[in-house]
Amino acid sequence: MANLTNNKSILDWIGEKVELVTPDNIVWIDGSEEQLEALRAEACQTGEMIKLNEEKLPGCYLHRTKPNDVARVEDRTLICTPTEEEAGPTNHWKEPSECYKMLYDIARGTYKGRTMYVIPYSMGPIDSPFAKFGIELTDSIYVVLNMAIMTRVGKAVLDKIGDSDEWIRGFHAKCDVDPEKRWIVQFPQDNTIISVNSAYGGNVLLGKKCFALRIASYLGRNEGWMAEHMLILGIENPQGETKYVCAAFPSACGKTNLAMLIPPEGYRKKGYKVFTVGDDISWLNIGPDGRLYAINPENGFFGVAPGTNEKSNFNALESTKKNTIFTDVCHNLEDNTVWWEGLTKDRPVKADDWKGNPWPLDSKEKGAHPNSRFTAPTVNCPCLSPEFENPQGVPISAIVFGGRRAKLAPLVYQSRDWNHGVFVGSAMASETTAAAAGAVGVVRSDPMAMLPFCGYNMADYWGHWIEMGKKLGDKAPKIFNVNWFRKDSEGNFMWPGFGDNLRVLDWIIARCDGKVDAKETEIGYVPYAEDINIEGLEGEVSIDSLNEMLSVDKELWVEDTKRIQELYDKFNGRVPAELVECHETLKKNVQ
Ligand code: GTP
Ligand code: SPV
Ligand code: MN
Repeated sequence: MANLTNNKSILDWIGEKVELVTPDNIVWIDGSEEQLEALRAEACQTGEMIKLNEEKLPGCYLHRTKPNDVARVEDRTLICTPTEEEAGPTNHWKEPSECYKMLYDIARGTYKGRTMYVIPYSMGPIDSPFAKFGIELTDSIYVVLNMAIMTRVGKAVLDKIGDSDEWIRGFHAKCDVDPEKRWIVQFPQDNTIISVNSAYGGNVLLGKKCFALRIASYLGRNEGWMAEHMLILGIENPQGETKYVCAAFPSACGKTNLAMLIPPEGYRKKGYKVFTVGDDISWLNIGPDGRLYAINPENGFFGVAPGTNEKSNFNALESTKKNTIFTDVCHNLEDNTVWWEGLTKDRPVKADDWKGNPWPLDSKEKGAHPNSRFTAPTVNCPCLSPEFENPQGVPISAIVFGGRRAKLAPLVYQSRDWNHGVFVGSAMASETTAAAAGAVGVVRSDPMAMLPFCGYNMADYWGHWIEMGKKLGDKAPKIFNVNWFRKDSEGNFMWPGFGDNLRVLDWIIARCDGKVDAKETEIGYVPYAEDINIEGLEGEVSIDSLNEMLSVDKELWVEDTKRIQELYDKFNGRVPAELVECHETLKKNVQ
């Protein structure tokens, strides 16, 4: 097939990789529907994908990964900066030249009998001044089809790149999907990503976590912007004014759900509306008016399937009704559709589980993997923001941090100022989830929900946040922390969550507008219970339990300051003084 560009840096790089992996064919992804349709047909023929019921789920497919390959692998994710210090104590590191050698030895010859797909893609609307471009090489049709949903792919991207060598090199090889030889590697100084022996999600859709967070966070520090693991949503009030909020929660902690929330009935009746700009990643730049603006660099949603239903997230479910790829969900054989835990009360009687085995009615196993996902085009989302394609992005009023904390963190609180907000982000912790391989439910530090995604030394990343705050001055968004996951003594969630989270966002916006008072506590500003609107929640949330959710248990906080200290100690004095000072204040306050 003819080259789609004359760009020498691209052709040379592809040439090197062709020599290394020796594919039978090379196919350039031009972005045309005909080409993608042919690839879908091919993937169905080889069994890589299953075509689902065309009436009920038009254009939808099911894909199963190997059971050893169902989530990101954080201990096999490397940041290969020239020195270990640059990667910092929270990243895994290997010396770059040794690492290239290791990866090339693993990948050598593995495209034999396979096709090399060349995917030119854009992160961000192609004509946005903030868009960045990449090329991913892969031997997986599944990767091509996912990238075609998650990003803007095709010839137009190559035209944009032109003769430039400013593009991100992404090289993926499935190899034997051997977990012992699986590596997801970022070389920030070389604008390069290499992924071997996986075929799952964030490990292989290189535009997503590898580029849009790890490489982009590094670029952002050098260029004066930020790449964050944040959703972006707009809230329109009854007067027709829209305010935008970014929120960073760790993986599988509620970003997609919050981004697409449906206002509770009382709010809907008053005329409140919520719009989704993004559900996972924000690129934040300072605009000409000095405010912080966010674009969503992605073009699709790679969302957690389990728990998604008409009631919990109607908009996400709607988004998956056409042109969607489902990964590791249960196959409903009654009507050739899909199912996952929480979709409906009853499971399908006749079904294959996520591994493709018959799923007997008395099975104790799950039908869908807990980290099973849908890859859905953003255009499918009923509440997609009209600003989604705005090349300048949307102005951000508030930044919200949050995680799963059964006890400690109150439902919501506000930081005292920007630097204290950066401290609150740096001190985040959350119970681990199925989004990454390893134990689930263990509290671990996850600063800014970026622990697995920061492409350089996390202490320097905090320093960059402090610098951004200086540039933004009094135009900086206000910073908050939320916790939808507080549990009572019986282990039940105390807050109903989902759509009702708008009640908390309502308070946050009111704080940004200076329209509501708050109580100054040891940890920051906490709402007066009566300022959280619980109208319509009768029987679910009382003022008493709200007060409990908003309480600060000093003993628990003393424990938490020890965890923060342990985290900070890892950085050998590199943590910005502003954050150390906030931590000292917290220690004194909760003593
Ligand atoms: P990634 O795509 O991995 O980054 O995850 P995410 O942050 O987008 O998480 P998502 O919205 O997919 O939610 C993950 C899980 O959290 C789902 O099982 C939801 O049911 C659950 N969840 C989301 N929001 C809430 C909430 O407000 N309350 C409770 N109790 N659970 C929630
Ligand atoms: C996450 O784990 O935060 C995800 C899914 O959004 S993945 O693309 O696999 O990283
Ligand atoms: Mn995510």
